[in-house]
Amino acid sequence: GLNLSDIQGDILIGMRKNKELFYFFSIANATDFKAKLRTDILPLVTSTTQLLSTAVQPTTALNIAFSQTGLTTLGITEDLGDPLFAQGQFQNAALLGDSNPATNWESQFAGTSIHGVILLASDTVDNVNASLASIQSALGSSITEVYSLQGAARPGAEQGHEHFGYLDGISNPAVQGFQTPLPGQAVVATGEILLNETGDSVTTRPAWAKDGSFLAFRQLQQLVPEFNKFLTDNPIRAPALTRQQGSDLLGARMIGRWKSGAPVFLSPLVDNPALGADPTRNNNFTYAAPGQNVSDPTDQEKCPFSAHIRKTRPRADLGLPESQSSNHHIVRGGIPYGPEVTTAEASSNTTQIDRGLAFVGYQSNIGKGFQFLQKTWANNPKFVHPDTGIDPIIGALAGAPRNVSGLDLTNALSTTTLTMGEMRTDFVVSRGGEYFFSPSLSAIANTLSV
Ligand code: N7H
Repeated sequence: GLNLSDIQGDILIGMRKNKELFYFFSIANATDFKAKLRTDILPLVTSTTQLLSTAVQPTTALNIAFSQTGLTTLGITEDLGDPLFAQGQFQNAALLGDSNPATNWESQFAGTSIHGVILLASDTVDNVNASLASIQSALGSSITEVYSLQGAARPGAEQGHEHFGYLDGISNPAVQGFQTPLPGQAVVATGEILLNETGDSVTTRPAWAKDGSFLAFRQLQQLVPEFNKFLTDNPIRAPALTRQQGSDLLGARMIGRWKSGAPVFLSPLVDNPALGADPTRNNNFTYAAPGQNVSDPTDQEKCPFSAHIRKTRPRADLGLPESQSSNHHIVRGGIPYGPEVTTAEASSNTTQIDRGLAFVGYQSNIGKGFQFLQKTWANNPKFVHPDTGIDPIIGALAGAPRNVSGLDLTNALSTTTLTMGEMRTDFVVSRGGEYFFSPSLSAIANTLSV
């Protein structure tokens, strides 16, 4: 079995707290930092075992991960075997389709000056801040803060829903031999997520990298009023639907799930909150069902091929069993950031305050994981069929017009250009990010802090 007490807790199961701070730092004095990493930080690093038991869960969970320049600063010369990690995210921004990184990226992400990130998760911001203050005082001048982003679950009934309003955190892969899969959950080789485990596609990594994982971090702004306006202006028309129902259906078909989490494939015309809330049913589908033909590009009445969850996990579209047809899975652990939409924003249909998703994806190979999902699937209008179009949620073409097909119920191949009034709209705008390596606790003890 896996050595769960050696694996940082966020990787396989997520810290799942209502508040999470991402604290990005640079190392000012490597010798000092290593000493304090060992004596002060390592004892606070929350393992998977600790997170699994409420009895030993700390008030504030802590994980830590390093960029390539961070590892280099710590004197690590071995190659972890992931060229995208080694280059850093900024150098590869163009491959992700980001529009105008020069203006849209937070300036601190533009370059390689971030050496690491500390993730602090708790029930309250006060807990997080108390924990941060004590870490800062322990680390003293060995590090400097570069940037930080406070994530928070949305309030009340919206808890667990991202800013567009859809329930998130439903579908993540189960790792073989660790988690018992729920119906419809992907089961992936341990090595698809953890380095140097069975199924890791790279065999030349240093031994100490075992049970670490690459963390792809992205600050993804969501233009919520603009998204809502697009739905209001372009309802799907069908005899049985009111205008409002047509707008709701449009949003659900763009994502592949209703706001409750119910998959449109199982509930094609109206939301079904009981289905959305039932973990034994809400992920139990493959897109291949009697009467459905995944190789027929027009057969998307129940779910567009372009829908966000179908683009990023095509299930039977690539053949079953899924674990043999695809090694492109990530474990997602993001959290919303930014406040609720204000009345002024809603009435002007215009974003005035930054909000979105602090996106976190873990994998053993960034080129097969996060980057593949973004670049080769979401951004690629020819995936999965030549006329599928782009992922309407996260697909990006560096600001070029985004065309999507399959949203219309009756005319499967009609194309929609995603616009709001005269303006072309990316509903999700990348504000940048970085690639990190989240090492095992023993790697921190025996390699990174010595
Ligand atoms: Fe997505 N959204 O609200 O529209 N995502 N995502 N994502 N996403 C998912 O099934 C969203 C992003 C994946 O297993 C759900 O758990 C938003 C990136 C994958 O069937 C919702 C943003 C990437 C899945 C959203 C965003 C992915 C998934 C349904 C950005 C990878 C699971 C909840 C602001 C490159 C697919 C669920 C499966 C699900 C949304 C980003 C990937 C509601 C708003 C960047 C693999």
